[in-house]
Amino acid sequence: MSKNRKPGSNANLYAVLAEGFARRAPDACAIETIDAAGAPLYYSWSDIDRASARLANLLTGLALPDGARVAVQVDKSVESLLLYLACLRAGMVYLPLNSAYQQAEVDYFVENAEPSLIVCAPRALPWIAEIAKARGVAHVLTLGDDRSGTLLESAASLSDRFETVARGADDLAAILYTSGTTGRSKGAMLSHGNLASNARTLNLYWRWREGDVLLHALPIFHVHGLFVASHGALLSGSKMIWLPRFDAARVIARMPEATVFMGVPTMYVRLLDDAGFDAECTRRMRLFISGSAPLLTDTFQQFEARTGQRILERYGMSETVMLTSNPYDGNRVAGTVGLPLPGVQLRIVDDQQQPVDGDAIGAIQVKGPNVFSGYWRMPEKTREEFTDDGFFKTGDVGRRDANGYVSIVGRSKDLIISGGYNVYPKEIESYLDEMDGVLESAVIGVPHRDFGEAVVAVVVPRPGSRPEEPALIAALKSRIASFKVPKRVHVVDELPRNQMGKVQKNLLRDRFGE
Ligand code: MCA
Ligand code: AMP
Repeated sequence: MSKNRKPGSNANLYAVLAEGFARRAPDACAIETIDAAGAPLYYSWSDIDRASARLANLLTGLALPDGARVAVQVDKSVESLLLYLACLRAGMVYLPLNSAYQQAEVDYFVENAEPSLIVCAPRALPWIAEIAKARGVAHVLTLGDDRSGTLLESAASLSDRFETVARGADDLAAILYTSGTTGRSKGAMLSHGNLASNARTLNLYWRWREGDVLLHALPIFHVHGLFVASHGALLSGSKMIWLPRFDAARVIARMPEATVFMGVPTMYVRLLDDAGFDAECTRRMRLFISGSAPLLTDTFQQFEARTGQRILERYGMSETVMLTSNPYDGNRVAGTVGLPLPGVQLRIVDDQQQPVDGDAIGAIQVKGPNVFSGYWRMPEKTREEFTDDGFFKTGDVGRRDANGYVSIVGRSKDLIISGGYNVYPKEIESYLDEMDGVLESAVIGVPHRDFGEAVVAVVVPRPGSRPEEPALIAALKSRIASFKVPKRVHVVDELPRNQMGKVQKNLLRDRFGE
């Protein structure tokens, strides 16, 4: 039992969320979705409780070691959310993986996190089984987006009652892999307390209320869709309309029934590109939230002109969940990410780690009950990323105006955010540099109308070689998640470098930005 676990209290995040939705009638609709044939499917609050109990019984029956990690790489479905809830209930550590990751990418996470169980899509079983065998993972189960697979089959006959395992606020609930400025992803360790405190704060800040309906179109392997969106609805006992993926036409079709929507900026750009998106379809909506990447002022303004509503932009990270938000009632200022959330301390410091004067630009550091405890099995990296007085160095560069509103003006970390997904140039460069005919490469982000930033590679051939753009792109596509694959590859004679020998990516961005 961890030192922070008080007898009689249960800080398990599931218990916290269930306390919220237990206020609703057990038979009321909690989630509405459609099956593969397009027929509607309804899950009541009691279904959520019973189905997650069945899965928790299955997990517990596997007799996994204390603190076991459960790696999950599946397509979005209500059952995939239930599996997450079951992991919480059983006291296991949930490790979600982007469904676009390919074998080499997943192998790294499995090697690093050493899960005891992997749940994967049925189609991925052949290569996941290979990884599991090579890395000594005891169990592999499958879950399809049509309720197929061994996970549900194995749980079908188990009891639908389960006493949620007691957990303390500091106990680990999830590991989210992120960053990797050196090319290696780090697992951010989030506790039950980190997630519960953020969910409670956002519940009040965004005024979740009875009768809210969340239109959920985000993937659920990242903070935005899994924690910010799902926790918000569960804790407030709000119904979710659950879409398997974002599709502008489908979102518009369901919007008249919804009150809350969360999306990355690309989703707002795509909604605005659809002539069917208008004030009429948003008439019940009370809150549009944007995050994960910068929302352009132009998008904010077009959205307001079209719908009469001001998008609420907020800012967060995998390591911290949500940090700042524009106000619910006050002025939502385009181009800013708003004010630090209650309980979050945020400061902007200069190169000497001293707070900047006034609204000067500097590095953003944060502290609060939502901030993670460190990177999985990387104590040195963890030490480097925290200051002596316990602030986490976000790697984001920003300023704060006289009213306290924070703007993100850049990043000290070499990171591209494309359509809300993070791409680490170093990782793509290392794949390119290994390829035949490539001497060296530089990967940059350039402005892109749809994705905000697009990944572009600049490659120098080996003497006597002439690598071609289509072949390089095809080779990358066969190895890494396709959202990471450069949209363009330019072949040049040499890369511009400064006197220290460092590649001047700003010059490449100027040259290839179009
Ligand atoms: C898909 N493609 C992309 C992206 N998404 N390329 C670059 N960037 C992307 N984001 C490519 C695919 O690889 C494919 O390429 C082609 O586009 C079509 O794929 P499809 O799956 O049909 O794409 P889509 O459905 O149109 O996806 C666009 C999307 C999606 C809906 C915007 O990217 C998305 O759901 N983004 C949200 C990510 C997210 O939830 N981020 C939150 C992280 P090809 O045809 O060549 O194979 S949490 C976070 O950041 C923090 C903590 C926070 O603050 O929230
Ligand atoms: P990750 O934790 O890897 O999903 O990505 C977190 C990063 O996304 C942050 O460090 C920011 O750089 C970026 N980010 C999240 N929300 C915003 C936002 N509203 N505006 C600008 N950048 C954002």
